[in-house]
Amino acid sequence: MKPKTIIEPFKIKSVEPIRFTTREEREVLLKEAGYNPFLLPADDVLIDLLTDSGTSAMSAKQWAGIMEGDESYAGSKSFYRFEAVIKSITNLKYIIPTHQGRAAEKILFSIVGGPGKYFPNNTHFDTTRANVEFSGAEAVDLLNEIGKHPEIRADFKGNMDVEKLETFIKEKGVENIPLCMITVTNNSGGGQPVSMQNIKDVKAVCNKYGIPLFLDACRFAENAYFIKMREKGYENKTPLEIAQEMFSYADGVTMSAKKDALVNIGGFLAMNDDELAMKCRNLLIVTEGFPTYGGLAGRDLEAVAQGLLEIVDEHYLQYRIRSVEYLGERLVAAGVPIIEPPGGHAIYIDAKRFLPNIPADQYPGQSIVCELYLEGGVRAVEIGSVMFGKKDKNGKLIPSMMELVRMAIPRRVYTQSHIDYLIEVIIEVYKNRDRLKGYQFTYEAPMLRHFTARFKPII
Ligand code: P70
Repeated sequence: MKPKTIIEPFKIKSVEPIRFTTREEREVLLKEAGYNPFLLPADDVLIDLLTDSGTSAMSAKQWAGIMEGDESYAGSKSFYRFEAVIKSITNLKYIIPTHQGRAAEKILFSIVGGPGKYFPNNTHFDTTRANVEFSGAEAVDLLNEIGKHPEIRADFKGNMDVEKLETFIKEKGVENIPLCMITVTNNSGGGQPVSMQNIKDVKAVCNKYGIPLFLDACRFAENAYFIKMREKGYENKTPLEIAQEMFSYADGVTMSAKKDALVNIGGFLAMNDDELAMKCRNLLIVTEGFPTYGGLAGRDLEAVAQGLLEIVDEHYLQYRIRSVEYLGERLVAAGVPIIEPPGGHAIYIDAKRFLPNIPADQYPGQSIVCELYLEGGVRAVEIGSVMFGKKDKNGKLIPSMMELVRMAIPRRVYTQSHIDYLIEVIIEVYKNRDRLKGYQFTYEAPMLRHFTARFKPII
């Protein structure tokens, strides 16, 4: 038989209880947290969808790797395994471990960034943008038009606008663009995939002008599976083969292993350029550690290596992509506006359509995030003007392109009944949407303000 039900391709060996609270308790807790779920103790959260980053359940083999980790300061056995596995997927020459993705970004942009430089990307994620800007350079998003329309269904809404890229290069000058980046999948734009054709086309433009192409590869395996499902010519290839082809167009990679390497901490930077690699390693020694551990323990390197072997398993990817799609389908059927089609790691509620009466400067996404917690103990995150809003010279908000609420699904952590409960909570919040209020800031930090901001409801 060809089964219709896609099951979790694992059984559960170790469990962690989750704690139930009442709505009254959550009202107090949320107020204490300044209406910012980042500031809630995790123990007060029932279903935690704040992020899919560092929240994966590790496999028995990964835990075994933790025991096998070689903690030698230099030349650890675990480093060589880490390096070999990453090379087998990316075929890049230099593999530099870092403690997480943003550390790889910090090192890279400290070296290639600086005032007067520009970095095109399909869409920078917040830490990437922050690291580019911190160096004094400018981060520019060149997403394809279709990716900016949450309600339009298309296969590869993460694609970069290749024409815009070429115009941009001509306008700013090749000498001011040290590298071009593609984020797979496009996290800020809904976890939407990038097609192989688009990666090839971007690479062709980069080649024409001699600009290196880097991939922000946090969710490369999910992207590879979408290519298998949706792009002609890839249906019979394995996710690993597709990933290898994706990386074959890249001159370098930054990666947060906390996503598609199924670990709780880790990352790396990889590249082919000898001189750049030498500079990165030198800076790594100052900020992260010796080049064979880069801020990680030997055991972490083992867990990453094993996780990268598991992530490209076709049964896993089928279950992963289908479980996010299932959540999306049920919400669409109930009329809840989300980014369509569902992305790989998360469902994004379109807060503009969910709460059309709350303007951007009253943060409709934050309002939904608060209500999800109050209604069902669910923690989600705003990806809109709280996270990406800028200010004009009079301090007035320049809103983000989209107002979204992201519910990121940790890998191998929740079962279908958790997801069914979540669906009930979201639908209930949607039914009561007329009662939701806007929010205003009472505290904000100068950079990456969403992590520590405090709010109050506008009454
Ligand atoms: C997320 C986390 C991290 C990330 C990413 C891309 C495409 C680089 C990084 C940095 C961050 C986050 C956001 C909201 C709540 C909690 C955490 N994304 N590039 O969940 O990697 O975190 O290892 O430094 O998505 O999407 P790292």
